[in-house]
Amino acid sequence: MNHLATHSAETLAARKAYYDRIGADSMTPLWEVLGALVPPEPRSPAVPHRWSYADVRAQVMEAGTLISAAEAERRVLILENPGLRGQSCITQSLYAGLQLILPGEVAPAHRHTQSALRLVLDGEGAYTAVNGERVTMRRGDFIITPAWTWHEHGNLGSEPVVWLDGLDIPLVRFLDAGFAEKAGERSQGVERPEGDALARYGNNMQPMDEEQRAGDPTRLFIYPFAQTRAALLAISHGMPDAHLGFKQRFVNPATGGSPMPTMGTFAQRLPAGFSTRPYRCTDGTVHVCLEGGGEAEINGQTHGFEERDVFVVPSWHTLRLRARADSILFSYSDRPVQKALGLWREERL
Ligand code: GTQ
Repeated sequence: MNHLATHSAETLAARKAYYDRIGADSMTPLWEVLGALVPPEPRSPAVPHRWSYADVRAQVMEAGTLISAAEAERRVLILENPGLRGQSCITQSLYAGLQLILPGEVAPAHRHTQSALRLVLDGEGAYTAVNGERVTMRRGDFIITPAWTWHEHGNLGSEPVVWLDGLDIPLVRFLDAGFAEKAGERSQGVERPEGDALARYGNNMQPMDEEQRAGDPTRLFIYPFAQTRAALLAISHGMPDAHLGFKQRFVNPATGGSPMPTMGTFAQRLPAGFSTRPYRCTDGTVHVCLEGGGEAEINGQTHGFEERDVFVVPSWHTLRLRARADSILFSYSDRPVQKALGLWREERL
């Protein structure tokens, strides 16, 4: 639309009447919406936000008194972006939730075309089973359930366990490509001993007869925090990257691609006192503080974070991180999708 033009009431009324007439034929004029459809740069309706784990923990636990994991199927409080309420989104493309499982409970087996990641926040003794293999969930562990893999969760321990779920639910919904199945009565059988996938795929080796293609999800479905943490400490020498600190991306070791095709996952260490230079990228990113604490300045607004807090940085928002103590952050975004489509951009300021 030409914003310099001024029009008579007559012209505007004639246009409005015309819009109403073509509207009856399910048409609408591009020129009224072009600027919003093709913006000069991303203007996300998502907003920056932080969920303080200390503040929400009691509410997560309260869900355990109101519904069982079995009845709920998944007992989860969805973290809804305040700019996207009612849409079950933390960014436009991604979902996040806090899942609770109490001692003795089972969240029954199902599978879906949405991919999921778990980041263990609180408590120990739960497991996730993926395609017949259980992994014990320890704090900070990053566990995946790729699209269409059977998975269930259980708690064999003596304390409640809470983890962050990250899924590509909004992206799959946008594409109208969602399918799901319940396993019904039968729980998933245990087909292999715990540790099998980590031994086969997590030691710089692959089985002789398997080839994985670019874009395949990894068959390594746990990235133990003990390994991630040791790796980050071992590379924390010399100067940290001015914009990222000491930051690594998780990979499918067989392909070098992301662990799952729709979500990129990252771990970073920020030494105590370190501040990153301003940085922005087109992938709206969910961060979890696993160790330490500090501040995230997002488009000039400061959000403090402590251990177990979750904060979201929407697309093309400028981020500066300040570490109060030696800190480790986990993060995930839709970066591999944007890269595959030639859309991803970053700017180091
Ligand atoms: O654990 O399979 O937070 O299917 C949302 C949907 C978790 C799960 C969620 C799911 C799951």
